This record gives sequence, structure tokens and C-alpha cells, in this order.
Amino acid sequence: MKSKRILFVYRGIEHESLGIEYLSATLKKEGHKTNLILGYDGEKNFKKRLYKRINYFNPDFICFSVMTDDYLWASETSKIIKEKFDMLIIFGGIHVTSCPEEVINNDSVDYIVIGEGDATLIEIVNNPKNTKIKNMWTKKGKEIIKNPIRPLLQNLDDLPFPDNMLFYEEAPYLKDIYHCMTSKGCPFQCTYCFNNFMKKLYKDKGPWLRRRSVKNVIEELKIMKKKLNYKQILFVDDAFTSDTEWLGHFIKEYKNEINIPFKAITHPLLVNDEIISLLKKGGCIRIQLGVQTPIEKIRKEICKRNESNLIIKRAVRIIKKYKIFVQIDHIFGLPSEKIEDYDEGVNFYIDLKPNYISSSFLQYFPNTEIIDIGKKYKTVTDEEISNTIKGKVKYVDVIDQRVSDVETKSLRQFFHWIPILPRSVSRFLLKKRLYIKIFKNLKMYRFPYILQHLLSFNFIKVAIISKISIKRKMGLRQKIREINKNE
Ligand code: B12
Ligand code: SF4
Repeated sequence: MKSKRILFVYRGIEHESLGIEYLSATLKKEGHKTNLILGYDGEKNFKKRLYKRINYFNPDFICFSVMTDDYLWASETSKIIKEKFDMLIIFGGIHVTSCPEEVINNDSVDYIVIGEGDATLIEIVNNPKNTKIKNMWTKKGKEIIKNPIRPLLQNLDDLPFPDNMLFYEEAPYLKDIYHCMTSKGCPFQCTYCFNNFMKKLYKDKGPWLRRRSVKNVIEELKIMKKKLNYKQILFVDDAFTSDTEWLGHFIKEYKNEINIPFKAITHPLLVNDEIISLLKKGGCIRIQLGVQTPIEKIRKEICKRNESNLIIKRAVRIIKKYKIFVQIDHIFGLPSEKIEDYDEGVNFYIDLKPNYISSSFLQYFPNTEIIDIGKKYKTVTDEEISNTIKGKVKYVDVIDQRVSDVETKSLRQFFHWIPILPRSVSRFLLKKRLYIKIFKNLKMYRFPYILQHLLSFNFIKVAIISKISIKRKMGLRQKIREINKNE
């Protein structure tokens, strides 16, 4: 089979994409050549740089991996490619999967891939004339050809190890934190999350939650440790601790063979003494827990998350007992949320006192259940949803319509300080509404975060983390300088 050339075009210079790294590894395993170009919003010379790269690499296919936030950029970029080159363009990723009709009707897109794309992309690249490839939609004149979804890959060990060098050659500053995925899927189905939609898409196509074998993950980490000498690992699994038996085996091997500090993401219902003591033994330095709202009723009815505040309290207490940094995630702007709820809610966070409260605003991602709930509560309109599908994402920036963005911003700042202020001080600021005055203009949101790290880790770990973060920042600046000089 003739070797083909595939160019990935990706929006973002601050993060790698494991999705692209896996696809590139599969393509290379089949004997094809891959290349990557990174761009960012508002980059002046991008068009020139892109044309130069296309002329140099001379690809047979150009691939875009798109989240909803990226769609507008990706769409404009594919248009400028089509203006000059007659190339086959393939779109894949979560946005494409959740609104395929919109993307396939884009004049600058030739193929779209729905869901997990590893096997599908190979089939397209090997035979672009085949219109009957599962998970693929394409066009023949005005006709749109839609193919069904294939069963889910159950044995994740069949995937090659991700081709992270594709990213590190472009952005070497990403190298110190190794991203690793040990599972795909999640046991939960929260209304605002992509899992909610994917589980429906893959209904009857095999279990959604799948995990690699311990041996396979350790082998990847060993090879990459030798090659990259990374200083930290981030397990990007949606729920890293969903299988205690697996975790027990994994930690034993990890401790012996890898022994590098790591961070993981999990759910309060998947935390107990046994799990956290295992994580601690393996060298876990940070656990990120979804809490999303301190108001139990909203968590249950709007987010469909069944964990009570008591469960969350217990989870945070256990993690803190093992001296692991615990970050909780909060979403502002959930349907039915009222500023009045926040008194009780903020008091809950003050009581909880995690090491960090990270907050974001709700985004109504296409095809997720939260859209119907938002419509019911009139927090989102049909027009806003159709704009989101086109990539013009609606950003909520207030808690409810009666609250000014200044008050919302102050509350967000206050959340950063709750972990380090004495509880009595936080309660006083809340009761007298002083947090609005104090935090309204405060920009030092990183300070409490750094202080928390200093208080909860030993100094060697703090030094390693600071070094990684400085290296990333300097690398990023260097990258922007390089880009501006125009490769
Ligand atoms: C790790 C992670 C991050 C990391 C790394 C980001 C990255 N670029 O990968 C960080 C922390 C930086 C991050 C940030 C954000 N993230 Co994030 N992230 C994830 C997470 C947990 C894992 C992603 C991953 O590595 N998956 C494993 C790989 C192998 O799968 P994959 O990427 O889906 O790729 C497969 C298929 O989608 C498909 N595919 C993908 N691209 C392509 C392209 C082609 C051509 C083809 C054929 C196929 C194909 O094939 C791939 C291989 O099977 C996902 C949830 C999840 N479990 O997927 C959320 C997720 C992707 N993130 C999400 C969001 C919203 C964000 C942020 C916008 C959050 C914010 N408000 O800031 C930012 C955006 C930053 C950015 N532009 O990258 C949403 C996206 C929802 C949406 N509709 O857009 C997700 C789905 C979580 C959710 N809430 O539902 N994220
Ligand atoms: S627990 Fe997290 S990853 Fe799983 S469905 Fe809920 S939000 Fe999504």
C-alpha cells in the first residue's frame, strides 16, 4: 500500500491532544507519514505559515480535531486551505461527533469521522474512494453519505502508544508533564458532559467504560520515561479510580517501575480510604474532584449527580488526611441557580476547605441533556444553541440574571481565597458581603494557589512543580516569538 502524508492542523499551543497523538501513532504503524502545525487565535502570520507548511509537507489529507470552542477557527482555517489547495479535508473530535449534520454541510470539509476515529481514519486514508466506511460521513455531489457506527474497541491494549513526539517536536515545553490515558469512558452520565451524549451514541455497541491492562500502561510509561525523562504524569481518565482491583495492581507496578509524582481526576463516589491510600502509596500529588455545585438539590436535579454533600465532605476529608492536594471543580450558571443559594453554598465550601476551588461557567455543549433543562428554566435559547453548533459558543458570565458580573467575578476570586483564609474570616466576609469590595479588583488569583502548594507539599516537590511551570511559560513565549518570526 502506498504511504500517504497526513497533516494535522490544531488550534492551541498550550496543550497537547492525546486524540491526535493516538491517531498519528495508528497512521504511522500502517506506514503513513504525519506532521502537525499549531496555531492560535488572532495569529497574524498563520495563513502564510500554513501555506508554507502545506507546500513543504505536501500532504494527501489534512485533519482537524475539534472541540466546540475550536470549530469556528477550524472552519475558517479549512476554508483558507481550500482557497489555494485541492486537498481532502477530514474533521473529527467531540464537536463533529455531537453535531455531524452541521459539520458535513461545511463546504470546506470532505469527510467527517464520528466517535472514536482510530480504525476509521486508517480506512479513509487507505482508500478515500470507499464511501462505505463505518463512523464516516462524506459527500458525493449534493448527496450526503452517512455510515453507521462500528462497535466500540473493547481491547484498548490494541491501540499503539500515543505519538507524543508529534507535539513535542512542535512544542517541546509540553514534555515535562506526561499525559496518559488508562481508560476510556466514565461510569456516570452528568447532564452537561460529553459522556452523557456518547453513551447514547454508542448504546448497544459494547460497554462504554473500558480500561487498558496494567502491563500495557506500565510499558508505555517505562518507554516514555526513558525517552522523555518527564517529571510528572497527568492521568486524563474521566474517573481514574473507578476500578479498585485494577488500581491495586497498577500502583504496585507503578511504584516499582515508574515512581514519578502524578495527578488524577475522579468522582467523590469513587473515593474511600483504600483507594486514596493506594494513590498516596503510588505518589499521587493532586486529585481533582468534580463537585460542580454546593447545592445538593441542583446537583441532583440539574446535573444528575447523586452524591450528597456528606459524601463530598467525606471524600475531601479522606484525601486531605493523606496529605494529597485536593482541587474541587465548580460550575457557575447552572439552570435554576439563584444568588440566594450561594450563602448556604459558600458556607459549605468554607467548611469543606479543599486546597483549591477551580470554577468555570456552564457551556451548553451540543446534544447534551443540560440543553433541555436550560430551555425549561429559560437560561438558554434555541438561537444560542444553534449558534453553539456553529461554534459561536454562549458564555454565561453571571450567576443569575439579577447578579452583576462584578459580583460574580468577586465570588470567583473569593473561591480562590477560601482554602487559605481562616474559616471565621471567610464567614465574616460572606456575612457582611465584604468579599465583593475586597475581591472586586484583586488580580492575584494565582497567589493562594501557590501558597496552598507550599503549605501542602514538601519543598522539593514545590521546586519541581515551579520549575516545570516556569519552563512551560518560557517555552510558550519562545514559541510565540518563533511563530511571529514566521518559521
Ligand atoms: C484531557 C482533557 C483536557 C486537557 C487536554 C486538552 C486536549 N486538547 O486534549 C486540558 C485540561 C488542557 C483540557 C482543556 C479543555 N477542555 Co478538555 N478534556 C480533556 C478530556 C478529559 C480527555 C481528552 C482526551 O485526551 N481524550 C482521549 C483521546 C484519545 O480521545 P479524543 O480526544 O476524544 O480523540 C478521539 C476521538 O474524539 C476521535 N478524534 C478526535 N479528533 C479527531 C480528528 C480526526 C481527523 C479524526 C478522524 C478523529 C478524531 O478519535 C480520537 C481517537 O479515538 C476530555 C474528556 C474525554 N474523556 O475525552 C475533556 C473535553 C475534551 N474537554 C472539554 C472542554 C470543554 C475543555 C475546555 C474548553 C475547558 C475550558 N472551559 O477551558 C478546555 C479547552 C482547551 C483546549 N483547547 O485544548 C470538553 C469538550 C466538550 C466540547 N463539546 O467541546 C470535554 C469532552 C469534557 C466535557 N466537558 O465534556 N481538556
Ligand atoms: S463524572 Fe465527570 S466525566 Fe463522568 S459523566 Fe460526570 S462530568 Fe462527565
